[in-house]
Amino acid sequence: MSSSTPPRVLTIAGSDSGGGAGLQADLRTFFACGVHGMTAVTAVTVQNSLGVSGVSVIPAEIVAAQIETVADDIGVLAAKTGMLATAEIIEAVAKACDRVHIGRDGEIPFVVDPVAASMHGDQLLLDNALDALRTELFPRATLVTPNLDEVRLLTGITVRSYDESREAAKALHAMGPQWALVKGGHLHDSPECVDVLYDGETFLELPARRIDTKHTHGGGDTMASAITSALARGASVPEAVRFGKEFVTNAVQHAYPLGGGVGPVSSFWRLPRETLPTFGQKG
Ligand code: PXL
Repeated sequence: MSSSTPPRVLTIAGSDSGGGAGLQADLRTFFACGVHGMTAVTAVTVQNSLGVSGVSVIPAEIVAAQIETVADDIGVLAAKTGMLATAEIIEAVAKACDRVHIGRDGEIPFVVDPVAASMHGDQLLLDNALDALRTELFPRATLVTPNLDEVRLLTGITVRSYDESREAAKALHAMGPQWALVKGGHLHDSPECVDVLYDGETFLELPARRIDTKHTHGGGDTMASAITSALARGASVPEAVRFGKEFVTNAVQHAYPLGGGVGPVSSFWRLPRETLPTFGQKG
């Protein structure tokens, strides 16, 4: 006897050898959200909790082939992007997504998380790739989910207030996505993390408590993956974003230290304790 197949989702993202962010965070979140995760790997980073010390970029045609081969056989109900590394990869992703109907003109929801740098400031996207992100992927996106550093790079707007978040959401929406989410987590002076979601007509403000921790590695990836999982399960974009926000707030609350630097947010909070095996545990 076999079980029924869970919703299938795809992340187009880079590997973090430390397991905190990137496709490792995406797969953990997919698992915790009960969806089957698939990966189109774009780059392998040499990374620990202190930062990135090397990157090997996967050939663009191999990235495109990974997308097409899983879509053709297994099927994709929703997809997201993370680290895309180069303009060449972005262009190949755009073409592959068109071929398999991922994105706003196909039926498959497409979350574009415009990852540009790690929280240590390590570059994860070449400078000349920003334009490709804006022109190739934003018009295909169901939703874009930049943090405030990415908002500044993409729009030139430095957000310091909710009014400026709304202005940035308008500027992002004008680049072509159906919805733009401006995440307020990097507005460190604010006691809350207020995100602004905009569809060209209405602004939705999504507040959440700010949690005092330095361990926030992979937070953006986790939120975008939770949103993608909800979309694969049939949520509307506002429903999916509310779910993602609640998911990442809990994940930040359960973040744990790792190595000598910054630890990851944790998707484990969603797994009941009694499901975890307990043996003679080693440090
Ligand atoms: O959290 C953004 C991110 C995405 N993808 C990879 C990363 C990081 C941050 O470090 O390493 C591979």
